[in-house]
Amino acid sequence: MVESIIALGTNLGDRAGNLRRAIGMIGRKMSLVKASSVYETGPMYYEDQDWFLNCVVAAETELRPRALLQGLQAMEMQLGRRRTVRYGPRVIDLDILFYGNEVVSEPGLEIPHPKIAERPFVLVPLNEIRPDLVHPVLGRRTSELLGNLKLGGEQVIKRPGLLAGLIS
Ligand code: PH2
Ligand code: MG
Ligand code: MG
Repeated sequence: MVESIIALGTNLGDRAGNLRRAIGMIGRKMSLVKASSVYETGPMYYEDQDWFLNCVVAAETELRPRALLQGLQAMEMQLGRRRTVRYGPRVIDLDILFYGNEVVSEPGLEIPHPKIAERPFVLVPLNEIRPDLVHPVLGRRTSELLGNLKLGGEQVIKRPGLLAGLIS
């Protein structure tokens, strides 16, 4: 079994419901270990869209990375994801951040996710559950990567209670 860390994001429809359903689906395909709190986050890259809810989960799996990716994409489809503009609104986004400490670079699949270090909406929840995880390419702990980010202040807001007690 390998522990993979998956980032979840949603900014369309019933956002909390989307997270709840997605985590339920992940839990039927993998063995959930830990989930972060849910954070409300200002949109990055393409800013003319609604705020997101983001969280991350740690889950163990026997699936190899490519099969895991395909499983997550199938879940996105089942939850109603339709591909539109890059970085634009989505019902659910399920991204593999890490797969153990393996490094994968293939067409359509890069692990660790290449944008982790620039994304507060990933690093803040990741730091909650895996502060000491060392990024296998950058050689830095999550807490160090987060410390190196200049946070703008208000764009990542913890929403305690949202999905509380979902796992464990
Ligand atoms: N996902 C994106 C683009 N921008 N911004 C926030 N705050 N949260 C996201 O999950 C997000 C984003 C593309 O995957
Ligand atoms: Mg994404
Ligand atoms: Mg994605």
